[in-house]
Amino acid sequence: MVPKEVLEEIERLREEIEYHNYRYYVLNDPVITDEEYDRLMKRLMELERSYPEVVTPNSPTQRVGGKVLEGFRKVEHSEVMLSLDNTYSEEEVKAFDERIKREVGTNVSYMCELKIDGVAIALRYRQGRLIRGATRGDGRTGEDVTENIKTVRSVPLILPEPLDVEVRGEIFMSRYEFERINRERMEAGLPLFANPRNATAGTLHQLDTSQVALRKLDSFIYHVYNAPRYGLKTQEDIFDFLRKLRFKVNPHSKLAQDVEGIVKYWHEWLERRHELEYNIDGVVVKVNELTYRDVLGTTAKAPRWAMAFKFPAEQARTKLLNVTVQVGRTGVLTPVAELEPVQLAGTTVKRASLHNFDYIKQKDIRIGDEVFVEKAGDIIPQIVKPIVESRDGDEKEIEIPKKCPVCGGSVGKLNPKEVAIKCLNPHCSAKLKGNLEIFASRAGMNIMGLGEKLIDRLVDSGLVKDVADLYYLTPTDLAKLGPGIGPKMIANLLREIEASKSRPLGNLLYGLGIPLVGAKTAQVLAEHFGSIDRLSQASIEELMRIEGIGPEVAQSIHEYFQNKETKHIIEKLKKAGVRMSEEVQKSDELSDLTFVVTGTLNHFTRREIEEFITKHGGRVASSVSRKTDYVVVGENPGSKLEKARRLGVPTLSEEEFLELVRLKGVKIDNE
Ligand code: 1X8
Repeated sequence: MVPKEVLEEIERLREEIEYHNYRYYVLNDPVITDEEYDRLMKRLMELERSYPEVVTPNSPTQRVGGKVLEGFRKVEHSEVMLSLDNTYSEEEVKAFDERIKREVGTNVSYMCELKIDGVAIALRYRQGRLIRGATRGDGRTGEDVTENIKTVRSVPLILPEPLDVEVRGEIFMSRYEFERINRERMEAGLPLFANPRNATAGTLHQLDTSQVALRKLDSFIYHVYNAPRYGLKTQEDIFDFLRKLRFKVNPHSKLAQDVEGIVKYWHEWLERRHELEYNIDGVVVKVNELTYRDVLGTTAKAPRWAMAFKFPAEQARTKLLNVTVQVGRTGVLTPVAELEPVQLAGTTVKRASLHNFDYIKQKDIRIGDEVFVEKAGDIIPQIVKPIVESRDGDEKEIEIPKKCPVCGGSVGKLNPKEVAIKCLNPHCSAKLKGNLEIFASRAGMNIMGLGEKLIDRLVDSGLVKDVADLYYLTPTDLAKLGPGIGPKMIANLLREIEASKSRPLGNLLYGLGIPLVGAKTAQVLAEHFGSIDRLSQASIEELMRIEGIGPEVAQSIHEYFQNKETKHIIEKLKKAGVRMSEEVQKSDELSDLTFVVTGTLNHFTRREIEEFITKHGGRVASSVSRKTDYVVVGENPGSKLEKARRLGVPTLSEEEFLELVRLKGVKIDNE
């Protein structure tokens, strides 16, 4: 039996949390701090853990996902979800207005709304509780995506009144969130989403609900089924009703009386569309009065009382000069169109994505073609289609590479269902270069100065065959890279590489480029396991118990650490002294390092610096040899500096020395 006070507290917490979700995600006007919100959520989770029998499907704790679905049930819509008749022309809007006025009279008014470029959704509430969220599907039957919809914070799970009601709206993703997700996918070596709408649709069809919760989907609701049943008479009433029930309603709707008003609204948003954080592809015009809607009725496909007035896609015409093939970090071969530069939506476009070789074949795109390019969802330029009529016969077919353009290795599809063609050589230098870029990146081991160009040279020269090789580079090795890479650059680079050995575990895990593990997941893994040894022994089940890690990610991590090559690289990193755990060693931060000091210092006397180095586990030698790791150089240095240069031993100024020891985790007293 659950005590009555507990039940009451749980009920109170749920209402309070949902209210604050509403303040934050719908009104964008929070009334408590994040800490206060977290405290309420934590308390509710505690109570639900102690009394699992009271967990309900509509508790706000269900918004973080955690379930893994087997698929999406087909569900019948209560009323067919129609599409809209659409047009690009003012003439047709005029004809629409004339027809409406002829049929219902001139007292009609129109509600103009933004047409959100998202995924249509129907939400069913019973007794004020969300019981079903379904996609449009073919209009008659859609897919039950309730569990994924629950993660959308602006969709209320509980209404402020215990109503039976069904509403309809659009689920969408902000451009900002879309770019964030694509950046993460790029880093994880996953195919990118073409636009925010595809990303939204893809996310709603994810089986792993905790992954859905990590992507910040949002909603606008604009329709109520059987609105007259609730005493509603106009679209304005519908909006008031929806707002009262705490749905998120788009704030930019506007009433118009005639075509001029509609066209003005359309022009205004054609100009202002870029001010919004989400994509719109036109405006929707609806008869405001619900009784008139009844008179007008619907056709089989669309209501006769509404119309979409779309924006022209931002397109340009140019010539396809050539197709190059890029090889990504996971070995995927991506064809890229090289175009005659053309202005499009405010930028010059020179290249466009061709996605994959199936796409080229489908569209019959050839080199030398005149093509239409378009910005998909205003972001990535792509080729829409070739202009077949303007061919002169000199166009050339685009061939699928038979070999990897980077390593010459064989290429193919790992899985016949996949469209991507991959380089099958595990040692392809394109893959290695991609891995090194992630390893050296800021969220990885943060090795400053190790950029794309240097990585190219290190890999092309054969000096670096895996990421661990970085820690075995010597000044002599680097000097072989030839012109443009002088002693100073070498010393700096080696110092940076050395310093990177003590990066936190989360950075190392991210830097390894484990498929599907982004910076955030890497951090979670580091905190949970505390060391790479413990992580590498974790079972898939153990990994899946961690919040935010679903079956695909768990599988990928497990596979990564089972790989023989991975084991070899980790051993090499360990041997080089790369930090492999969260714990910082106590006072042996400088172990295995030999220093020589020359010249006068500001921060230390000679005696002090020697004591400082030995106290933290380092060694101090009196003369420079090949075994010296660093020479610390003060003012008026002696012959030791010359010798260091001759032997290629890296030198440090006093400031650089302090920076190095700080990076190694040494606390400096008066800081
Ligand atoms: C589709 C959409 C509608 C609205 C906004 N965005 C859409 N994508 C709206 O009514 N404000 S209505 C609609 C439809 O009926 N197919």
